[in-house]
Amino acid sequence: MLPDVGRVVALVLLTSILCLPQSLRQAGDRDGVLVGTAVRPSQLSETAYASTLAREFSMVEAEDAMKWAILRPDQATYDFRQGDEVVRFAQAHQMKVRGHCLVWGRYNPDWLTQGHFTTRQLSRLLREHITRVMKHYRSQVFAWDVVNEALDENGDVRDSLWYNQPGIGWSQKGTAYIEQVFRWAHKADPHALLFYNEAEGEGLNRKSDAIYTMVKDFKRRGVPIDGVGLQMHIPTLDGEIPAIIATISANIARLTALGVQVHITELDVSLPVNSNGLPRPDDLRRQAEVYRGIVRACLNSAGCTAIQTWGFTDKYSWIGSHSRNARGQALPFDRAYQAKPAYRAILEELSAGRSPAH
Ligand code: 9MR
Repeated sequence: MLPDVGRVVALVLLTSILCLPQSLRQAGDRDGVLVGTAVRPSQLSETAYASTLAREFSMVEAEDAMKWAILRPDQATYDFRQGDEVVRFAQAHQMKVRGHCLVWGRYNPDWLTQGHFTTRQLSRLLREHITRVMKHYRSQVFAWDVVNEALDENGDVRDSLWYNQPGIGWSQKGTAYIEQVFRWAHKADPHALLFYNEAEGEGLNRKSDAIYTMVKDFKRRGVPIDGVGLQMHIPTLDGEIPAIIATISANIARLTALGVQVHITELDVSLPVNSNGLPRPDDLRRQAEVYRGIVRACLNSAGCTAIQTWGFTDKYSWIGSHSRNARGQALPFDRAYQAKPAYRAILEELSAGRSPAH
């Protein structure tokens, strides 16, 4: 009797392993969820990088290649070479491309920030930039982060070149400059999905309340906005994780109820690391549970249509340089492109699919 039971258990286990999709993109495809990652074009020539990327992901976003600093080395020049490389790779591997980002108050080239432009000049420059870039990538980039990180932690509009220093003409008028930019973007490419992308507004807090209020207002007045990007750079593994996931779910639910999509755009879960760059083994397991919770939170809202990590291998991630190497190991693959527990958790959760109500 017992050996038979054992055989049945083994068979069930084997079947479940065999039935698990072979990659994240395959698992996401079952429910039409895009699984994306940020990429750096200089790494596309590395075989392990390119083959892992093509096998696992159905969407890419240029980590930096479509930002002002790269596209606009000077006022007269548009340099699309790096962005085009990302698009070519995506097309060769049947992946979608997200564009990032047309308007951000930070990391702009010096010629722009120190150019002493008037409001009128700045407004013309920005409109021309948006139009030129979106037309260049028309029908290649399906969704754009039109505006990135425009709000502070209190939900107020951040001081910036585009808002009030000197701004494009809507200084001290709250979200009016954001509205203006979305209208220009829609004119430039009426088929692209237009996203507002933000950090630290993923759960319920003052910033996410402000995003919600803005999107509700935009939808009511017909301002062309299609989605909200929730970045999800998550630096915590403490016991509050279930509570954090619950507020993320609630936020995704209220945003999608407004009729916009949600994309998780920059997911990574950084760990404290020792002087050799290694995390505590237990943290890898807890990291996996955070990834699992976030994937589940997305799948539980039908309007959450993409899950994207900010890079995919610990070999290349912004976290190390940002934290003076005190943190790292934030991504689903290790430095040797081996899948970590986080990978397995994402794969299992995507394979389980959306909840039956959806
Ligand atoms: O990961 C990006 C890093 O390589 C760049 O130096 C930096 C400035 O352009 O931007 C990083 O990406 C940011 C993204 O564009 C917006 N959200 C926060 C990301 C991490 O800082």
